[in-house]
Amino acid sequence: MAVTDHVDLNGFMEGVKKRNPHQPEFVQAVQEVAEDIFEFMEDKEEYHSQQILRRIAEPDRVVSFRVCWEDDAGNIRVQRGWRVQNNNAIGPYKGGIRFHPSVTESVLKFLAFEQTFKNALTGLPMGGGKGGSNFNPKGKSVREIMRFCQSFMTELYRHIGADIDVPAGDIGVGGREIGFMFGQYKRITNNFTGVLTGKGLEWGGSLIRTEATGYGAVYFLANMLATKDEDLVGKTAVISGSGNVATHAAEKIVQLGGKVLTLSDSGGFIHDPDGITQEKINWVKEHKTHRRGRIEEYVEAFPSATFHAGKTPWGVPCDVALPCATQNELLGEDAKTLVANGCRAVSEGANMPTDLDGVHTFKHAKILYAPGKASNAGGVAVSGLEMSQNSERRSWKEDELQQMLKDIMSGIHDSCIRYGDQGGGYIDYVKGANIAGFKKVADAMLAFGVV
Ligand code: NDP
Ligand code: 2IT
Repeated sequence: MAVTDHVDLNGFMEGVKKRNPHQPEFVQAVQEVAEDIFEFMEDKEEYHSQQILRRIAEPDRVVSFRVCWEDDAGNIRVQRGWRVQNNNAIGPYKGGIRFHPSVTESVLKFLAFEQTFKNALTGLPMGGGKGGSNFNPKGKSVREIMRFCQSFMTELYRHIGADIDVPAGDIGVGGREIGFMFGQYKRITNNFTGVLTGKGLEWGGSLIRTEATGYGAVYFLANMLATKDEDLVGKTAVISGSGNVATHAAEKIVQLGGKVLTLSDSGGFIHDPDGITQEKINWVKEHKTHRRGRIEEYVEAFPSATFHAGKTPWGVPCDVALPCATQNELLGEDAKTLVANGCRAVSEGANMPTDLDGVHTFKHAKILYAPGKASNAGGVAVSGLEMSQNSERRSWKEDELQQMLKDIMSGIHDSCIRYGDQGGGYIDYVKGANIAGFKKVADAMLAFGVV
């Protein structure tokens, strides 16, 4: 055995904690992966001796920069911006940009680390990255958001490129913000290139990118249920969040015959026992995305619903659950409640929404549980297809893209079974996703030697 801090899981994690003080989200994400990878590596000396996991858990680089902008009242505001380029062993860095006051280096490092495995699982040539800022878009005018995006890109542009690093949207960053950032990139570089994904259809965007994450998470859920000869018809679903991922997950659940009972935002959740229909989902999209409203106003528009301030929806009995808001929104106790209430499947639309306690609870209960790096990969997968279309300078048709998304989600499901089948009808999707994602990146890194 080579002299490394890979000797055992605990020793490895001690090192990760020591090297990353005050970065709990990053340590949590590494721990979840390391738990499975140490078992997998047990008889694979080369991964140990080449320190592969240690290298994947050390970003290639973390770029941090100041973002100054002027608000509508003429005040100078100063925010912090980052781009974490975690690993480009299998393709250019790829991952979203998040604008939210909770963004820290730890949050972006965890997201870039997760993205590395997720992107490998899609089967497309994309490395892992993530960026963002602690800028809070809530309550800002459109012109303030434009000025912020322009200032952010004025620094970011020197670190990205169609074959270097291709950002996209995430929390607080949708089509409008991508437009402002793409416009500024093009203005600075005089280069029209596929440097961002999630673009508008008129200027290089791909059909179904907007819907892809939520739809993909439900396709993955349907794949999991199919292993038990079940489908979504008549099943009740509890969903958190009310943004891009949550509303499109809800839409696909309804299309496949399920009944959506809840949606939420940072103020609380709404419970609509009559079911959140397509018409109601359209209202939420308009209200949350375009008017930046609060989910609690849903109960005024649809009096069949109740609003539960400051609470998450996991106490509402359901057949399936889709956490689609943010990290660590579903804790150990919530997982126990879901299982006790008969929830049979959980498909994560968000990144790391379930804390480690919750992950262990779902694994122990042996329910169908898909980690975000597998189930929410549909978004970045269609981003990868957007990159291909940009390189070819053409656009594919909607039905072609829908089919490709479905095939990619089924491919990820197959990879999870390949490495996560525990026998006796139980598939450990966390283990399957971690090992399949790791193996692809690790084998590419072995080919490159010590770099
Ligand atoms: P949006 O900004 O569109 O929506 C975010 C939703 O989550 C809003 O309802 C928001 O509520 C809620 N939310 C955000 N932060 C918190 C918080 N700290 N506590 C409670 N609620 C919160 O983002 P997306 O839908 O794009 O992203 C949701 C999740 O999905 C994230 O984890 C993201 O990383 C992940 N994801 C997104 C992909 C994409 O393609 N967009 C791809 C893969 C994963 P409020 O309005 O009150 O802030
Ligand atoms: O977390 C994610 O996978 C995303 N926010 C999408 C990333 C992308 O590059 O489309």
